[in-house]
Amino acid sequence: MNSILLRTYLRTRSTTGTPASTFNLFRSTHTASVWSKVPQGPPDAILGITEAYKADTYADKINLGVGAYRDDNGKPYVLPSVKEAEFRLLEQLLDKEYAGISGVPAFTKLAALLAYSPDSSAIKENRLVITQSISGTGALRIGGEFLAKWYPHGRTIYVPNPTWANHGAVFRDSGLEVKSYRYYDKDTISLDLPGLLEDLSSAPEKSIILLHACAHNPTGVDPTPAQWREISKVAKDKGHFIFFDMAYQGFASGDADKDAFALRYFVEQGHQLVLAQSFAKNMGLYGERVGAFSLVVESADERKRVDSQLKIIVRPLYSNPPIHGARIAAEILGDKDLNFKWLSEVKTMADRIIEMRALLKNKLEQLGSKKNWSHITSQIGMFCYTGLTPEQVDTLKDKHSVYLTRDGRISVAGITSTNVGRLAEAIHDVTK
Ligand code: IK2
Repeated sequence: MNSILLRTYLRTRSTTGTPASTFNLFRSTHTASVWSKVPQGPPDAILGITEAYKADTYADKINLGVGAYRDDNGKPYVLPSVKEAEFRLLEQLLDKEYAGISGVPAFTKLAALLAYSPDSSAIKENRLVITQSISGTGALRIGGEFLAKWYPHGRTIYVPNPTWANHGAVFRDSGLEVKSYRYYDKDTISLDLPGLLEDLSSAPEKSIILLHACAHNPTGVDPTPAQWREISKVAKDKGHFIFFDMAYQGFASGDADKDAFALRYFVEQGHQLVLAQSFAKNMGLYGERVGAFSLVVESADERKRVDSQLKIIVRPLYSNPPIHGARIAAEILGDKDLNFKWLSEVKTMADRIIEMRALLKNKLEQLGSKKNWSHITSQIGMFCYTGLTPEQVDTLKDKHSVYLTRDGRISVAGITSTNVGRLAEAIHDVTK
């Protein structure tokens, strides 16, 4: 019996003296759980959709919530290059020792080359610090923590409006304040470049700016190369610090180099930026949690100091990252034939998404929809920002068992040549 209970027992006993009241006291004290005051939290804006979808018993339900690639049968897709890499790893009978705090060196070296390219001055001059991370989310978190601790010019990060639903929580939990800049124009269903440039110009000098490197989530609207140049110039003039989030390299256009344009251009322009990379989508390594966080620094000495501080952040977070997925990625990126095979598979995935966009738009037009659906094919990457209202999204769910996030975003990867007809009918029904 703990001391508080004992004291209460003795006090009650002296006033009541009855065994029954003592028994009740014990019972009520016992049933008040430590967690009784923990409130119910809301479901996750994206993963909560999957939970609702799973609970739906309708056979032809459609899940367009989470951004995970599906083949044309609606099934998860393990890339053949990934299977081949896993097979090769198995043959090597590798041990399962811990990786170092910064992860699997062969992986981080190749991840940096993929993002920045071997021609990058940051790579050639050895001015890059990189650490493996728990996929893209983990990379963002390490970056957020590093900036909150060491960025000397403030703790505010500006993210696009709208942005990936998890950005706010990741950066807030890292210790940063999150503000937004204009990105998307609802009326034109395209990039609000004037608004974006104006907001970057009016943000305090040396602010931290988050940019989606390609395949903007959730809008599917990316700046053109000319627009990226304008963004770079304004950011440079204001001394802003750029945080690139690149979760879809290769997925936007089917070409990994093309999708890295913005990152590489900004490095060329002398931005001392940081980068979060994910291999969830482009290698289909979702659950393996493969990613990297890197910083472009100025000198070898700075590289050592920054690297030491990254380790100090990672060690108490998760000690060191998982090895299996990183080994797969390294095997693919480090082998000429396998790399070639992988790049063609990325293109196949990107092309299927592009094809589904065209199919959906055609079907809607065939059904006689009077709305302009041209944005379905002009947007790129995994997502289409349909312009559907939260109420229309609710009706899609309740009446048609079609699941998507309430901001009207659909994961195009969830569309197949079999379900596209039913999907178009459902969308047409709620937008008539
Ligand atoms: N950054 C962005 C912009 C992302 O889109 C993601 C992945 N989001 O995918 C789920 C969804 O929106 O449906 C990430 C970072 C992080 O991805 P991960 O941690 O899986 O690598």
